Amino acid sequence: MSFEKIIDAITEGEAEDTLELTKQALAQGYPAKAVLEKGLLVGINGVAEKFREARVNVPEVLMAARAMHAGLSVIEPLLVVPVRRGFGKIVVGTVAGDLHDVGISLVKTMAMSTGASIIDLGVDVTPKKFANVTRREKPDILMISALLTTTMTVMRSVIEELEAQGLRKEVKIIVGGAPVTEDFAKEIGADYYFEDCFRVRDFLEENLSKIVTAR
Ligand code: B12
Repeated sequence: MSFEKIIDAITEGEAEDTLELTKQALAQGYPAKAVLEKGLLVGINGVAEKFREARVNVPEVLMAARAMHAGLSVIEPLLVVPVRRGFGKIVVGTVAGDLHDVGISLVKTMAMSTGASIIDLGVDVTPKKFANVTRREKPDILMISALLTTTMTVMRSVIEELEAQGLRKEVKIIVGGAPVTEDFAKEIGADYYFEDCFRVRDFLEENLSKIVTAR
């Protein structure tokens, strides 16, 4: 089987087909990582590109995102390594006012593949909620996503809320999402910015244990 079929199923927004084709590819022996990178990601990025060029509309994009999540549901358990105790706790979420979750789901999957334990707050997460969870769960890292220029400013509010509650120094903050840049991350006082989920994985593989032991 070629990955074309998976790409087509995502493009068409066919969640059930995407699920079946992903299972088939795995059953045929393709590694989960290859199915994710050469199938699912290529599919959703193609739709994102078409949306940018106004060649598809919101409903189609929504269907494609659903299809992507269907495929990811089979891939994710295979990429995840068992949580290693004391190997780091990471909180992930998309900021308040923002419902985009495809990118952060991929970031989460990559983070899970390093053995860290993950708390997923989902979408539309307020600064207060990020801060409250930080106080309660004492994560090593917060990973915050924003896909809209209007919501990326909420990332600044999250950091301000952490500062106000005396929690900022307790946690490393990683920000990302299409409109976010290195300069913006610096400006708001985040610790790191990464462009995509693979860079997140590489960073964690190299630095997570150092971050955990430095606390
Ligand atoms: C899918 C999508 C939707 C779906 C979301 C479904 C879902 N469940 O997520 C729906 C249809 C709901 C939607 C709605 C809207 N959307 Co929209 N959407 C997109 C689209 C087409 C693709 C996003 C996506 O999934 N990309 C694929 C993933 C894999 O990429 P990614 O999200 O960028 O993530 C990667 C990196 O950014 C990074 N990353 C992401 N998060 C994080 C976090 C961390 C910590 C790190 C390190 C890295 C990281 O890693 C990821 C993987 O490598 C983009 C266009 C685009 N080109 O991005 C528009 C886009 C983001 N949407 C846009 C708009 C305007 C909207 C709406 C306002 C549209 C409307 N008129 O209703 C609403 C807003 C709803 C809301 N309140 O959030 C604009 C934003 C413009 C702007 N600059 O502000 C875009 C850019 C389209 C455009 N060109 O106009 N959208």
